Amino acid sequence: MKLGIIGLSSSGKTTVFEALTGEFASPGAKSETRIGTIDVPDPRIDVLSEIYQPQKTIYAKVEYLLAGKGEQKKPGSEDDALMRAVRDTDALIHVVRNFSGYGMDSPDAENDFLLLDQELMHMDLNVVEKRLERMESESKKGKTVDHDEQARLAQCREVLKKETPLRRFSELAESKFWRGYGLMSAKPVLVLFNNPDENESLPPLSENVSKETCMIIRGKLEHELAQMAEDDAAELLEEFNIAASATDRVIRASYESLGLISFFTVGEDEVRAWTIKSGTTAVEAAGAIHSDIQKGFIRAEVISYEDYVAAGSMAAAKKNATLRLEGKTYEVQDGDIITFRFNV
Ligand SMILES: Nc1nc2c(ncn2[C@@H]2O[C@H](COP(=O)(O)OP(=O)(O)OP(=O)(O)O)[C@@H](O)[C@H]2O)c(=O)[nH]1
Ligand SMILES: [Mg+2]
Repeated sequence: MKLGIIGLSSSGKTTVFEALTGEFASPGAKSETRIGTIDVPDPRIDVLSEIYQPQKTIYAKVEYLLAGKGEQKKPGSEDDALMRAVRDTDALIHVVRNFSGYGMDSPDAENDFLLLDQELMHMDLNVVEKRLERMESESKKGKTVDHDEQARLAQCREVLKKETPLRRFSELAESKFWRGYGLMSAKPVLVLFNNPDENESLPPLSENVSKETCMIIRGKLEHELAQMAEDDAAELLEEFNIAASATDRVIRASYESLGLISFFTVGEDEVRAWTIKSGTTAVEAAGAIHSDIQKGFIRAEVISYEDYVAAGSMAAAKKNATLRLEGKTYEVQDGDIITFRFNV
């Protein structure tokens, strides 16, 4: 699962990327596309791990991608480079400047967000219109074209011409046709307002923007925290009156913005979170672990994390019947602890 970090220049993309991933580039290093893979913090995994004392504990993971300098989007510029860099990400983190700095205009977060968001829509409109033209000319030459795809593209064109991002129409945005198109405004987006250290509120936003998933990060502060030894960090957290670093919250939110949920497998060898799309059935979830388990699926023994913790053990859960048997079509819920029974 890959998230692409975008934002206008000097909005704090590099700062946020480094705060989230804990990967710091030396100053003056070449600006190349960077990818950081990190664990999604999950207190439930911590508790399960405490109980089972497994040899390995494995968290869900997300990847953050920061496009290199030459591949970032400047308003009004050609858009190919950013498209190439970010096209195969599953979602976007849009960093918006909400701090002032030397030589910078005072922040206008709403405007900055809309400026780049509209650029994304223009890029998409370009892609969609080019594709429609190609289909028309092919159709004139007597070649068969996919009329469903053509109709969908025309729908996209209508939406984009009204300057509405495709992500507002989930059915359209998630159509199978767009695989490989890299439609930017169809990707789920998490809007991250990059605040100064002393400010904990969202900037004033119109309804147009506040309907997005919006969060605050104090980028510079989090960046400092991420570089500190734990003791020093604790002191700073206290000074700024924060319970815990915001990066955990942002990482979780970016996971959830993708419509992702976790189910868990537990045992003495391994306690592990597995990532699936919300709505996944038990037999598909089995496939997330191994195709053999999917093929030989018999049934799933399922208990919710809460029920398990309340029961205290699997044996007690069996007795009080919170441990259930589920078939192939059961829709896996976030936090389910599952043991798959299967034939090989
Ligand atoms: N005061 C303040 N300054 C910040 C914050 N986040 C970033 N900055 C500063 O703003 C400048 C730009 O931050 P970067 O992280 O380099 O921004 P960027 O989006 O990667 O910039 P480009 O790659 O040049 O487009 C740097 O001098 C940062 O130290 C913040 O939350 N508060
Ligand atoms: Mg940068």
